[in-house]
Amino acid sequence: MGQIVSEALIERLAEWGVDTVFGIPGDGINGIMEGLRRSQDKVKFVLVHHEEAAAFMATGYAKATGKLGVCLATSGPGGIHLLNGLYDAKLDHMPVLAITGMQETSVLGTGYQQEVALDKLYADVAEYDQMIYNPAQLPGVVDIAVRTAYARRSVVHLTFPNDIQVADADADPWAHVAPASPPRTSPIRLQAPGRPREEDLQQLADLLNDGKKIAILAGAGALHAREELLALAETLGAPIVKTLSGKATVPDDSPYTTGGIGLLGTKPSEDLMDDIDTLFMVGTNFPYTAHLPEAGSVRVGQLEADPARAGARTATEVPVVGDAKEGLAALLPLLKHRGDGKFLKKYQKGMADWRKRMAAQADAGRNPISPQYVVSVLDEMAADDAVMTCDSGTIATWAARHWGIRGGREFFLSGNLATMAPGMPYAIGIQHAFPGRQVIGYVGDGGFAMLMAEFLTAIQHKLPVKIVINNNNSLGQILWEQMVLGYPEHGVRYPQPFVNYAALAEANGALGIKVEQAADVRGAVQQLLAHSGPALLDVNVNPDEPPLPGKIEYDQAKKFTEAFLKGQPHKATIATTLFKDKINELKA
Ligand SMILES: Cc1ncc(C[n+]2csc(CCOP(=O)(O)OP(=O)(O)O)c2C)c(N)n1
Ligand SMILES: [Mg+2]
Repeated sequence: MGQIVSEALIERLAEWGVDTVFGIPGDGINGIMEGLRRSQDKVKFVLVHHEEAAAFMATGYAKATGKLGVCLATSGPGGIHLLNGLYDAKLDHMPVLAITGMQETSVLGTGYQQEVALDKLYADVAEYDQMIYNPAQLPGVVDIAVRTAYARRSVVHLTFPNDIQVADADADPWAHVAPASPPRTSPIRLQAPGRPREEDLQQLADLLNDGKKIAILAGAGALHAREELLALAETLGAPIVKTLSGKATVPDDSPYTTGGIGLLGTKPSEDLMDDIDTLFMVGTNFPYTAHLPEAGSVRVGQLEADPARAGARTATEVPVVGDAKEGLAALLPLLKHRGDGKFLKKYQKGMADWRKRMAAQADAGRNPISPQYVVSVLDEMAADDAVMTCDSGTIATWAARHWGIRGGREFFLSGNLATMAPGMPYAIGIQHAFPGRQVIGYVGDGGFAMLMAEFLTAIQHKLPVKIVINNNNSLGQILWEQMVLGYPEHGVRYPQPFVNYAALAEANGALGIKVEQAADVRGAVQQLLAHSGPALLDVNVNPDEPPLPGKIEYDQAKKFTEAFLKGQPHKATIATTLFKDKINELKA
C-alpha cells in the first residue's frame, strides 16, 4: 500500500525538523490524525483541551526554540478556536503553521455540516494560506508554507479537505494542461543575510559617534545578542532600556540597564527618554510611542531584521536592516569609546534608588498578601536558567519589576496582542521543548480560568510545569485602567469568595497549594519548585494593590482622584495600600 497524503505531509514536516504538533482531532481531520499515527516515532501529537491553547503552545514553542510551531484543528469550530493564539503568533512575529481540516471537495460550497471557509477566515492572520485540492501539490506547497513562516516570521495555514487527506499521495487525478506540480526543493532552512550593508553601518556609527546622551532600546529581536548589547552600552556609555518582550536581552542586575519602559517600566527609563539626544533601537518595533521621545526631538538610529518594519514606528534618521547580533558585532569596531561614563553613572544611581523602592514594595509582612512579594520570592528561589511565562494583566507589571533576569533565565508573554491566558499554554509548549528545565507559568486568575483545563493537559502529559496564580479575584488591570480614566471601577471584580484553583490540581493527582497568609508564601514556593511533577500554587493576593507607573503624570493622578470622588468602591483599602507602599519606600 502506498502513502496517503497525510503521511506525506507529516513526513515532510519531520524533514523540516518538526517534532511536536499540538491540537485536537475531529471529523474534519481524521485523515491527518492517521498520518500522525503512522509517523508517531518522528512527530509527537500533544492532545490538548482547547484549540486556542494549542495555538498558544505552538507560539510558546516557537518563541523559546526559534523553530516552527505547529498546531492542528478540525474543520469549522476547531479552526475558529485556533485564531486568538494564531494572532498572538502573528503579532509577535513567530513562525507557526496551522493545519486544519475541510469538507470533502465534492461538497465544498454546498453549506455542508461545519462548512466554514477557513481559508477565507484566515486571510488576515496567515501570510500564506492555502487549500490543498490535489495530492500533487505536495510537498511543494508544504515547503512554501514552511519557508514563508520562517522567512516572513509569520503564521501560515494549510487546510486539507477530508478526501484529499486520505487520497493516495502519488495521485495526480487531472489531466495537465499547463506546467505541472510545484518543485521538490530540499527542505533546508535558509537564513536571511544578517550583516547590514557597510555604508549603512558607517552612517549608523556616525550618528552614534555624534551623540552625547544616548539610550539603547532593546527588544525581542535582540534576545540572542546579549554580549554585543553589553559591549555596545559599555562603548557608548549608554543605558539599555528593555521592552517587555526584550526583558531577557540583558540581566536585570546589569549596571548597563535601566530595565523596562512604558506603564510597567521603571522611573529611570522614563527619565532617560526625556534626557537623551540620540535613541538607538535594536530589534524592536516598540508600539507604545507615547513613551518614546517626541518625534523630531532626538536623532534615531535603528537596527531591525525586517526591512518592512525598519523606521516604521518613529521618525528614524538611520534605519539599518540586519540581524541584531551580527549587526552589532559589525558596528562595534566603528564606534568611538566614551571615556568617563558619567551619563551612565547618573542612571546607575537612579536604578539603585528604583531597586530599593521595588524591594520595599515586596513587603513580606502584609495581609492580604502583596502580589509583589509573591514574585520576589519566586525570583529568589527559582533556578538561574528558569523560564517564566506570563499573562497580560497586573501580573505583567509585577513580573516586569520583580522577576529578575539573571544567568540563562528567560521570559515570555503575549507582547503585541497582549491577550489574556497564554501563560499556561506557553509553559506547556516550552516544557515539551525543554523537558529538564524549570518552567514557571505566572498567571492571573482571570487568564488562568479562561484555559484552566490545560492544567489537565500538563498532568496527562506528566509535564513538570509550575503554575503560580496571582489570585486577586478580579480583572485587576482593567480595574486600574478604569480609575486612571477617571471612572469608578465597574464589572471587574468576581463575586466573593475567592475561587480555590489548587483544588483542581489536587483532585487530579497533581500538587495543589492554596495560600492565604503571607507567612506561608516562602514555604509554598519552596514546595512548589521542589516538586518533581506538575504543580500549582494559588495565592490570594491583595486586589487593591495598584500597578502604578514608574513616573506618575499629573493627569493620571488627577483622573485617579476623580474616580475616588465619583464613588470608587473599596476606596479605603486602596488608599491604605497606597499609603503603606509610600511609607515602605520612604523607610527603604
Ligand atoms: C482575551 C482578552 N480579553 C480581555 C482582555 C482585556 N484585559 C487585559 S488584562 C485583563 C485582566 C486580566 O485579569 P487577570 O488574568 O486576573 O490578571 P490581573 O490583571 O488581575 O492580574 C483584561 C480583562 C485581553 N487583553 N484579552
Ligand atoms: Mg486577576
